[in-house]
Amino acid sequence: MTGPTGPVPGPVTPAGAAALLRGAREALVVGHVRPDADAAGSAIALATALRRAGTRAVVSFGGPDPAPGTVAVLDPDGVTVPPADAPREPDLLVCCDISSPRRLGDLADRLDSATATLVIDHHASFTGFGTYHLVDPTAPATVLLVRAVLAEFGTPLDPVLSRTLFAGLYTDTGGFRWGGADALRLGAELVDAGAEPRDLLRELTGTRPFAWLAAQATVLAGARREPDAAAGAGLVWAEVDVATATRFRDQTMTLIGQLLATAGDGVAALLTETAPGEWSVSLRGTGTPDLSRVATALGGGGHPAAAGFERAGTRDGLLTLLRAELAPDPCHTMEP
Ligand SMILES: [Mn+2]
Repeated sequence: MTGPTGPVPGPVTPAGAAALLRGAREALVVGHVRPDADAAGSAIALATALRRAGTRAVVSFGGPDPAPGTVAVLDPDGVTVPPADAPREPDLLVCCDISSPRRLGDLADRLDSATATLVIDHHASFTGFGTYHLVDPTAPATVLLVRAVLAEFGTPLDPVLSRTLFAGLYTDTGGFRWGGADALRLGAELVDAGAEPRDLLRELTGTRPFAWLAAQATVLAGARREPDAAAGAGLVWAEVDVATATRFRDQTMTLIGQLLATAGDGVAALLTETAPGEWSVSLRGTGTPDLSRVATALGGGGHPAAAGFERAGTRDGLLTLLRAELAPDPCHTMEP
């Protein structure tokens, strides 16, 4: 597939990406670890399109953590398999919404065993890994890039594909808060093709266990505000302990929005202890400071207003690192 008629390694257009899909015999399509709707929706839509074209294709998300339960909502045809069942030597590995190899989790070994790797991503922190890159940091969601590839690949939209893509579009644009007219146009196209936002969003995020009310209250009651952090813009942070993170894995990701709502022009951080001494940190803000830079410096990546990183350590150790990256000012105070 790297023959004279195929794209040359490096940046590719949506048409070039479609040509790679056309040349594939067995594809493994992956999204980042602990996939959000953009990663999951992008990967599931691509694998579904490949299957419809008669190509063997599965989706998988690297461990060690299991994929969230919400992935099943986006995968009515069951194209997703556990990492242990993902093909060892696919001739095409497609990485969706993945900015760096570490975001493949325990599927990172496929970068070496696959014949070629196509990365479809929109992170400013993209590291340049893989053979072919369809990477546009100005795209508000990876699903917009996937939609362009599907158009070139000749896949008509239907209700299954539309709802899968809509989930990623809605989530990554903060419910169309950003992403502009392009995002709204794609949203309209997807609704026209059968996406049902009300039903979909209820299934994705609209129902929770009753016990989540008390667990959420505990997390939010422990939130702290540091008005001097981030060069005076302020930092609001909260911690999710291991027990809560384990029991309410699918629910905790909504907390960062609640923290951000109280952060004014500052930064919100949710520190989730995913296993003892292992942390996943979500960051949200206005874009100033650039949280993509902050997260990249701490081993992660993302966008200026939404980023994250994973790191071992203690909560207070991580907070010290975070404060230092948010502002060179060493002077911080804390209030409840
Ligand atoms: Mn994304």
